Parts: sequence; C-alpha cells; structure tokens
Amino acid sequence: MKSSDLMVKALENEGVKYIFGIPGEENLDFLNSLNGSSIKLVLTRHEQAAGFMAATLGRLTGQPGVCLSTLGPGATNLVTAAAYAQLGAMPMVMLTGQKPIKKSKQGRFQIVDVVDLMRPITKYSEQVVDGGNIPAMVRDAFRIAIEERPGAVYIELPEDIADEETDASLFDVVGSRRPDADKLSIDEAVAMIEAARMPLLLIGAGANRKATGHALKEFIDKTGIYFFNTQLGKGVVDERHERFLGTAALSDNDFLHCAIDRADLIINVGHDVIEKPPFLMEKGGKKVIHINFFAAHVDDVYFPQLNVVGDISTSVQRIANKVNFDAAIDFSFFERVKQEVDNRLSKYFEDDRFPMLPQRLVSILRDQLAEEDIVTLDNGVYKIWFARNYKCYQPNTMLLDNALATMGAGLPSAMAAKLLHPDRKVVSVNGDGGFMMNSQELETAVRLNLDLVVIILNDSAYGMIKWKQEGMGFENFGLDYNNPDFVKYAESFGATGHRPESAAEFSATLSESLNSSGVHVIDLPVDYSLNHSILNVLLKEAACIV
Ligand SMILES: Cc1ncc(C[n+]2csc(CCOP(=O)(O)OP(=O)(O)O)c2C)c(N)n1
Ligand SMILES: [Mg+2]
Repeated sequence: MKSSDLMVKALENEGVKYIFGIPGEENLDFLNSLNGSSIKLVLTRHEQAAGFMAATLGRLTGQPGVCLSTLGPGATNLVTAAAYAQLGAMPMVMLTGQKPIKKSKQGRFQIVDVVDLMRPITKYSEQVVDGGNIPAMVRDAFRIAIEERPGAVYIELPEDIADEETDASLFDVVGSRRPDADKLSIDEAVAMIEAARMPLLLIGAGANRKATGHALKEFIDKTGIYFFNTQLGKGVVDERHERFLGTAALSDNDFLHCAIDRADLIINVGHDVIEKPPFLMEKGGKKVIHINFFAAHVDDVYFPQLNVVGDISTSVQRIANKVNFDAAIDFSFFERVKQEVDNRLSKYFEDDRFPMLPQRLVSILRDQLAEEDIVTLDNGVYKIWFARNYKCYQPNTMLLDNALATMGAGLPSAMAAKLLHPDRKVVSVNGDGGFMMNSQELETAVRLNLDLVVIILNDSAYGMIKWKQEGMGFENFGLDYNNPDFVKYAESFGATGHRPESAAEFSATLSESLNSSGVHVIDLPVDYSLNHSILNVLLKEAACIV
C-alpha cells in the first residue's frame, strides 16, 4: 500500500470523521488518498481557523480533532492553534507535509524545521521517516493527545515518504481506564473538609472534560457546600443551583470574592494554572485541596496543601460517600453573598439603552437560548461580562478560551460546534477586532450550509485593551480603528447581515436569525462605558458588601 493511503487508513482506524485544513502540493498524495475515504475534508480559508476547529472538536468530543496543512507557511499558520489546544487541554492532531527528505531539487525553498518549532507547544512532535512507522506513530500520537492532560500533537509526512510503498499494518485502538486516587488521599481530603468551618467548592477546567457533573452535584446536595466555578468550568453543574455563587472571571475583588476571602478551605476540582487565577493563595491563608487528574503545578498564587490525583468523578464520589459534614454548620454568610451577587449581576439585565450594554446582551441571549444551545466567545472585554453574568445550564454550552485567550477563535469554534451539534443553536459572540482576525471563514460557514448566528460587538476599538489602559490611569491612545460595513461584508459572503438600531430590534433580529437557516451576522453597537466604572472602580471600592 502507498504510505499516504496507510496514513488515511490509520486515521480512519482512530475514528476520525473530519480533517480541517488547506492542502499544499506536498500533501497531494495524502489528498488523493483521502478522496473516497470515510473522512470528510473541511477546507478552510486559513490554517489557523482549521486548527481552531479541530481543537474545538477535540474539546467537545474528547477525541482528537485533526487538521492539515502544507509545509513552511501553512505549518507556521497552525502554531497559534497548537498553543490554543495545548494550553486549553484540547486533544488535537496536526498533520503537515514537507519537501522530500531523501532527495530534493528545491534547495531550502519553504523549508522550516516544523518538528522543532512545534515541540514546545505540543505533547509529541515527530517526522515520519519511513511509511512502515505510520501505524505506530499515529496510534501513539492519538493516545498521547487524549491522555490527561490532553493537548496538541504533530506529525510531519514528507512528500517522498507519502509516495512510498509499505506493507505495514494497523494496530487496534486500545484505550485505558484512568486510575483512581489513592485511599489515603481521599481520607485526608475528608478529614480536611470535616475540619473546615467555611469551605467552598470550586469547579475548574478539568471537570468540564469528563462527565463529573453528576458526582459534583451529589456532593453539593449532600453537604450543602456552596460552589463557584472558573471560566472553563462553567456549566459542569447547572448554574441555577441554589448553592451557586458565581463564576470567578477576575482573580480578586469581584462580588463573589467576598465569599472566597472568607472561606477557610477551597475544594478545588479540576483547576489548573493555565486559567487566569480564580483566587490568589497566600502563605498562611486558606487551605486548598487540589482534586484533578494530575497534581497541582505550584505557582506563587497556587500551592495546594493536598493533591487528590486520579479520576475526578470517582474522587468526588468517594469523598462525598465518606464525608460527615457537620449539618449544623452555618452557611448564612454565603447565602447572603449569593443574594447580593445575583442582585448585582442582574442589575442592567433590563436596561434598554442603545448602543447596548454587554449585560443586556447576556440577558437577551440567555432568554432566547435553550439549555443545550451553545454560545462561543472570542476574546475581548465582553468575555468578562459573559463569564460573570451568563448562567450555563449544561457543560460546554459556553465555549470560551481562558487559557491562551487568543483572538480569532470565536467564529471557527462556533462552526465546529455547529458541525458536531446540528440540532442545537449556536451563537458566536465576537468583538470587532477578534471577528476580523478570522472573518474569512464566513465563506467556509456558508459553504458548509451551517445555521449560525454571529454577533459582532462594534466599538471600533480593541476595547479590552482600552479598558485596561483606563484602569492603569493611562490616556486613551492607539487603540481605535474603522470597521468595514459588516452588513455588506456579510452579504458579500452569501450570509445575511443585520444592523439593529434598538434593543427591541436586536431582540427581534436575534429571534428571527435563530429561527431561520443560513449564516446571520448581526452588527451590534456596544456601550462599554460601564467597563471602567464597574470592573475597575466599583469592584475595588465596594465588592464586599455583605
Ligand atoms: C491574537 C491576539 N492578539 C492580541 C491579543 C490581546 N488582546 C486581548 S483582547 C484585545 C482586544 C479585543 O478587541 P475586540 O475583539 O474588538 O473586543 P472588544 O474588547 O473591543 O470587545 C486584544 C488586542 C490577544 N488576546 N490575542
Ligand atoms: Mg472592539
């Protein structure tokens, strides 16, 4: 068999259904082998978007998404997506071409050492030097990408190797069970929880990767312990739960930090330090139990006193079964904080000023979307408002990136979510800056016949950086730009463009767009005037009001 055929067979063997990317001439053997396979090629307009889509597929399924590019420039375009998958713990396999390695008449033309380039931002980075190695390399790459902590892997298939004959055969896909935590660490956790007077539960990124919600809800219901989450832990337990305090989108001084500051123990499930810290540890301060698939990375602001390492769901179940939490413990303080947080966060939910407040957008979207519908966010200052104010009812129904926090992933991640869940509504929320970083993918979305709503928050600026600039007391400088006419822009791709002029009109446009087919782009003027006064000023002065 030709090696490129074997590569396709090896990917099929792993259950791959999509490959996202842009082939170059160095991939032509592979492309030909793909023709007629069960794998669907999703052609994109930029490799970065292909990588973001593959990573999102990995994030949502737990199985690696696969992306493809040519050598040199195509491969370097995958770098940001590799970092996105690696930091965000999303399993992803990247496959690129390369010039012939045995004999080439092209000098160094387009040649970059991609294997070395990818090494620090992947879990595995190797070149295929013999077609016979393909079955083992692919099997191992997939295993490594999936294993906790998941991430990106990279395989380079040079042109001459792809064309070689090989008689190698595939390996069966053999999974492995995640080990459970040692009994002693469970006992220690139980003892620490029983000794605590003001414990809180924190749900972080790792808890969103595997099904842990059921075990966590049982733990909360049994003990009555209040909980909060990180941005990547949103939705693991339904945020309408009576014990839910909120999402820690900031590291300190937010309303819910009033509760966190008072806690004497944080039972920290699935958190890892790639996220912006949800709270800051201090020496001699509150204690932390780290429950995750791996031990805590120690950091100046994170040094848990106990690691419970093993399958999260099993650890939480075992702790819940054993713990005898004092039923008489007084949770009234946390109860009061919860009331206050809920009141504060919903303050502008009905405010109809236009341009629209991000808080109002959050409430309109939450009203119009069903439990299982998905919102994806790009990176901008609205992410903070969504993380704090939008309540998720199910895991992975708000796809945001609190790890690499790159701009440009919002639209591709929405496209991947819709491909995977055609029965759910998907809304992509972007800043005007982030949207323009991968807006060319509107063409891909239209070509794929995706039903998608894309909202662009228009402030003609890199608003997030403006907000930080103001917070640091600097003058407004260097962050404004002009936008294209987004309605015409959308139409030129075959999408439908909308430009509402009031909150009521936006609400009606959104509803219409959600209930009709095709790609809808809504250019929404946004009012960011409260970013500074609430997030920089009010929170510092008056976050703790209970
Ligand atoms: C690729 C990339 N470049 C730069 C940044 C730094 N950055 C973070 S948010 C932001 C501005 C985002 O602007 P926009 O998308 O318009 O959102 P807004 O905050 O204005 O709503 C910038 C430049 C980043 N996170 N990623
Ligand atoms: Mg902007």
